[in-house]
Amino acid sequence: MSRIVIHPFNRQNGIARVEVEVSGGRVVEARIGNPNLKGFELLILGRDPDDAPFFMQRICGICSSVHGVAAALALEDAYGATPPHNGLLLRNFILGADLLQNHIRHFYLLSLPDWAPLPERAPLTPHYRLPEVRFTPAEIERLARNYERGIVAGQQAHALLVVFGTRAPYQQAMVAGGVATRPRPDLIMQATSLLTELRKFIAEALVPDTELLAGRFSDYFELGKTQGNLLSYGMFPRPGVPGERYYPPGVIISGQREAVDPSLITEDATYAWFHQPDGPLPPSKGQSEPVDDLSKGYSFTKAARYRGEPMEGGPLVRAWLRGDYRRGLGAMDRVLTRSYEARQVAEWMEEWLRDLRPDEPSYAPPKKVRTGTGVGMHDAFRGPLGHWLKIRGGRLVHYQVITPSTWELSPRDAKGVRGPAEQSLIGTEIADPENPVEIGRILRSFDPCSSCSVQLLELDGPGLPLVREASPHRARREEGERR
Ligand code: NFE
Repeated sequence: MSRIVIHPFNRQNGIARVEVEVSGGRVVEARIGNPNLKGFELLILGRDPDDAPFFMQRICGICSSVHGVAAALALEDAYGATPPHNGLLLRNFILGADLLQNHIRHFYLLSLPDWAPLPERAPLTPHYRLPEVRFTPAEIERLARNYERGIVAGQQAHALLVVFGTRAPYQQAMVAGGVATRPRPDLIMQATSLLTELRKFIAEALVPDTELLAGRFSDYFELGKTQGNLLSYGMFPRPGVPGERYYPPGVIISGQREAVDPSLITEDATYAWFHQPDGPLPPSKGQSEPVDDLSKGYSFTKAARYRGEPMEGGPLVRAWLRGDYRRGLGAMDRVLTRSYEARQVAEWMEEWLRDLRPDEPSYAPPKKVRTGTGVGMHDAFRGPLGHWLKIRGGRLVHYQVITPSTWELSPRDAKGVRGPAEQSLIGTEIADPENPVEIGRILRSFDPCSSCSVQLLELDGPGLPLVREASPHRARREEGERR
């Protein structure tokens, strides 16, 4: 039995600590720890609820706009508000632009170096040492050129987000009640032109390059499988059809499909560094106060569970639930469906631009409440994202977020059941323990993001005072104890 530790596990958003045990050349045990503390659920307490769509976006730099969507949905739930037609379409459009940015950058900048030995030239060097070459020199040159084009395309997607979102990565337009920018004809023209460029890049480079990769590494269709439980909250509301989304919500457990029941979502902190002594809790009651003693557990990510089961989300799951893709549920299926999703969403974005009504508002002022609760559930690029909030006296007194990476990078739960990404490594053959490329290829197929748990603390660093600063409850309690 040998042990492999990858820390920091990078070329994802944020860092993680990956530890596997190998026996007989195969992975027999895996632990994925998140050494970063998400302080946002504590930092926002006491604030004006309408800060949430702006404040909570800062959780992450690559999927920021979707936290704006989830926070706005949670507030609209509390206020009993619905955005007008333009508000829904512009929200979809801003989020769609961010999705294109995310998927293009993930394929070229984060994932491709795991598979293709790119040439020794800036910005591609120094690069990863790969054990095998499955591409011709001409194909490698093509992938390298498209990597460089991908850098520009990622920037163009952010420029597209800015047209109606005003800024990137943290757009400033999404509010409870809709979107604060109007669909002026000149902006629609600007967006159409940028979107046309991006659709060309997706059709000419992203999709063919992903298919080339999938053909050369078809063994990875059989690798990297999770427990096979699938979850999506749905994505992109369809204006005029309340409750319907372009990507439909759904759950599949043990092969059975059912509707999403939010009351079945819990978080288990048995192996997470949070005070939660009474077992799994629903997010409406969840707690985010970190512990001082880090000797038990191995992550600042709790184990998110649906009816007690670990769940996978993301582009593959959305395509599966919509019936667009049924080839399989392995690592290469995740890589392939991410690029197909970029193509599909870009097509819908063109439709949304056409359906905008320049003479109508995109915002309907909601009737705000001083006391209430709200839930915002919407898929993010990597899977299901939920924001749960409570308002008392016009201030936020409770806020819990469960991100897609909380589902996928979750640690074990009280029953010892592994999180999906941990499970995906079990049984994988590791050819060279000194250079375990298989681990990177499989884990990056999830497009993991541990920075959705923003870094306030480095485990081995002098970070604990920051935990206290991030915890008003604890600061208040300690102050009380001193008196
Ligand atoms: Ni930080 Fe995110 C997405 C969200 S993942 S990238 O997609 O929410 O946890």
